[in-house]
Amino acid sequence: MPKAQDHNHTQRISLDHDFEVLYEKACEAGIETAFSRAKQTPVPCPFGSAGVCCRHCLEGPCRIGFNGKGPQEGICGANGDTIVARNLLTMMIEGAAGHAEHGRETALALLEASEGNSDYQIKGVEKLYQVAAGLGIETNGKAVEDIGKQVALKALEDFQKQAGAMNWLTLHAQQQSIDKWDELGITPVNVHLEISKAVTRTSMGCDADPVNLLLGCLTMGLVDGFGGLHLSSDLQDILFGVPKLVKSNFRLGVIKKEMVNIAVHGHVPLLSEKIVEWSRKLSEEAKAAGAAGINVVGICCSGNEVLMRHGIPAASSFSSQELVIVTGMLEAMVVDVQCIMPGIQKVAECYHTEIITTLPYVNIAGSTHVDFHTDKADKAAQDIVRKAIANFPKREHQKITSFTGTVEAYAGFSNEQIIEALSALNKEDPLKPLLDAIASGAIRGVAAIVGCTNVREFQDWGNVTVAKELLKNNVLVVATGCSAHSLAKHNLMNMQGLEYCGESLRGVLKAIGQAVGLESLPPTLHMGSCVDNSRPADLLTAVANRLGVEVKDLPAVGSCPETHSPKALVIGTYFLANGVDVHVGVNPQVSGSQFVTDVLCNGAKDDGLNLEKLFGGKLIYEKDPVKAAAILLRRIEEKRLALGLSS
Ligand code: CUV
Ligand code: SF4
Repeated sequence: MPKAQDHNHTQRISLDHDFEVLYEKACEAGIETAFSRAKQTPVPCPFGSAGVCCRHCLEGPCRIGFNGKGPQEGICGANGDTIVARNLLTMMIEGAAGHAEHGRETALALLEASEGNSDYQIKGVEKLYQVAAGLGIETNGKAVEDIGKQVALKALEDFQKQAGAMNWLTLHAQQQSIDKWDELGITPVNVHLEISKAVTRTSMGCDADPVNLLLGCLTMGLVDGFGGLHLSSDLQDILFGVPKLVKSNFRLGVIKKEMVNIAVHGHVPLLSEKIVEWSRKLSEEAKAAGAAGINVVGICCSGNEVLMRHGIPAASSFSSQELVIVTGMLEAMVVDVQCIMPGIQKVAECYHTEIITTLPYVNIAGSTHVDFHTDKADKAAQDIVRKAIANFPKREHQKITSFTGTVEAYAGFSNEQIIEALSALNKEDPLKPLLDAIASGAIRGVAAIVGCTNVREFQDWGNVTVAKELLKNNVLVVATGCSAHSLAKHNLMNMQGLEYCGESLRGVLKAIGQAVGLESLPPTLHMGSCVDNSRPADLLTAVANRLGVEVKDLPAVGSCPETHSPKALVIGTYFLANGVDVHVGVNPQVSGSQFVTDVLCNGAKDDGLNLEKLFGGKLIYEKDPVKAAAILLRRIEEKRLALGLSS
């Protein structure tokens, strides 16, 4: 149990002062959070950190000694390279499975909506036609539901087919990339088959070739990119509509003392969409209970989803999720799947907050479970909102800490929205203004800042620092996931943050922004949740196609400064398979094998096999965000040079 005196008041956990206030409050009240638990285990296990601990069978666990001392092989004879590569693949599987389940559930939801036995309808009709056309589905004279069903069945095929390439891969990838993947034998056939194969190959006594295992990692990257990210984003856009420019708010001031506050947390927006809808419809009931209304706030990627489509304000990213409860003003936290700390339940028990789980395979002991399914989504959402209303009178007023500060942020930058804004400058050839800016060097390149916040990192610092360094150097920055929360909270998604941009970037942002009636585009563009990393990928593909080059040739990079999640690693691997350099600021747990490290991180000119030689981009592990940005800038300039763009 942490005691207040154990925590000197300068021991900082977050760049966001509000969370420091709450952390201190929690410590003083003896409430455990991830931050206090992390301080209790200050040093992670060195074997696990290096990736050399194997638990793949009951002869072990085995571990490889450091610096040539101690055992260099497990009992079965697996060496350090095999163990590290195999552990990396295990992480990839875990990440890809989460996103793929997200995709599959969305596909089923679309099927059910199309068949009419569901509480959802197709709202993104234009997107439906576009995706259907891409899949070669005949749409002429067909009803919307009919087309929806065909698209959903094509999506489900990506979990069933036994030969060929995944439909969603063919739909979105460049042909040159597909040829390369085919040649390497890493093109995925279907999501479940690949995951099952990968689990098999990582098990004891199977794949023992580190090269082959690393190729397996790339297949998982492709499974994630197409079966997880693209499939989810496309089908969500079809069901809920394509995100458009919205203005909303971040930071803890979005939690309103006079309102019934409901936090939506997790990833799959099926339920949170309904919570938003019913919180509006049931506001009179909240008033009858003495509240001014119902206020939904977002956490993590469920938060990003409802922000993008409904302008719902965001309260917290991953690492501080428990502290939101410590405000004492949360009537309910509704969770679906992924990135939900079990610790929220114990914190909630110190307050009147009710944790509500909603999926049969994500329960937390002690919490309330409201079963959610698409054919009873309205009923579930009503139940949940009413539970929250009923909790409002149970607030303990002496335990409340309220905040007034909020930060304005623009979001909703789907590619459709970006293209629409660019069209105002050039109707015939919307991408041209962007390409011209890149060609002239007004924009040096494009960076996607993605991924999470991590309890062991100083919250927001890495994300914000990398962004500011890149902006200063005229790199166009887009963001997704919890890193988007970091940027938004620190003014990088409103006009105040334009001061961090280099002059020429600012000029381009202003020109595009003014064309759509804004003072400027914000310094960084919020493109959505983690699965919405499909959006920056599609943007790069569109730019590359328009230029007649490959994505790997573009001056584009990805950066993941503060992640905690295997999901972020597998997203990064998807980008690596497309030849995009990817920075990670958190230990990827491969240092126990020089071979694996070399394959991932070495440059094309180095001897031996490496990712850059195969695909055109590499993994950059750098903890210091300033140094990381410098490396990314150098990579951008190298790619500009190779493309023959102005220096
Ligand atoms: Ni998917 S994966 S902490 S919520 S971004 Fe947030 Fe986003 Fe990472 Fe999780
Ligand atoms: Fe040890 Fe091999 Fe079993 Fe791993 S698979 S625990 S290295 S015996």
